[in-house]
Amino acid sequence: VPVLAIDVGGTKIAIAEVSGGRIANRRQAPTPRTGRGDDLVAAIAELAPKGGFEAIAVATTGIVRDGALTALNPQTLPIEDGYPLASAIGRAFGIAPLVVNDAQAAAWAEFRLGAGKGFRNFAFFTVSTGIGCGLIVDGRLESGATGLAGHAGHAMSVPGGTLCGCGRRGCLETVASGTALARLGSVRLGRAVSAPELFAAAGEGNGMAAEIIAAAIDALVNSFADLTASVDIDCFAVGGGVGLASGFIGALQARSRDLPPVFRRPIVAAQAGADAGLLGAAMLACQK
Ligand code: BMX
Ligand code: ZN
Repeated sequence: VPVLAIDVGGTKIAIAEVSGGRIANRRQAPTPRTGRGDDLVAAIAELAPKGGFEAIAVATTGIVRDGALTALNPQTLPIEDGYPLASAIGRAFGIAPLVVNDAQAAAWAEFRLGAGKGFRNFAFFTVSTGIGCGLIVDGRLESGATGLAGHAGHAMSVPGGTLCGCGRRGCLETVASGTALARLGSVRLGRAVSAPELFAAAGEGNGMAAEIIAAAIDALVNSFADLTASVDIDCFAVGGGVGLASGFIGALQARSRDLPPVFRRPIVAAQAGADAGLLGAAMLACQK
């Protein structure tokens, strides 16, 4: 049974048909960042095929509670609080969708058929516009009663640090997300740089760029250690546009070797790639 899978990120919307764990007819468009959920649904409807599927699965950035979407960090995706995404998509397509947080969906795909296969306690981190995380504890995907489970991007890395869109200060996301790297890089380098440009500058020997990236690596590795101390994670997989940038995983692994051994766990690259959210959401919709 083909599932129409939709991934709503802070930067782009991706859509594909998934059947038998395979992705077909993938297409994508920029995410309308208007602050209106209805504009998201209109962009999805425009991008999607008109039929040929029997179920719909949506992975989205933000907190998903009973099919409603709220941005924890409105800078990652501006939207009305509690926007009824499931019912709006249900109305647009005539099929009630399954809606799940993007990192939670990707964690499930990695756990079932990617880097997390064979582990019982597993964490997937996406380092992209924001920092998302999905947790598998004792073989089960944790979403939490309010959908907040796994939002490790909003655990504190720098006490008293930069104000995060979520309302706290010094969240991991304010130091290590693609958005944060671009912001910090632009301030320190005195010109507008994107995250990839910051990596390029560091590669060319720019010390300030390298320092910003090292601070991000350090914050991520320490948040892995914090999670390990909380729920004894067996393995961490890292994905996302920034996470999969050349040298990033290697830098995490190297920094992790400085941790006291009890906190140290394997850190590996995500395997389901940029489509893990699509796959995971489709798998969750099928098992429902
Ligand atoms: C943010 C948060 C998470 C999300 C993560 C990665 C919002 C809108 N999103 O921490 O729910 O999983 O970003 O999202 O509050 P992405 O858009 O970078 O993939
Ligand atoms: Zn935050």
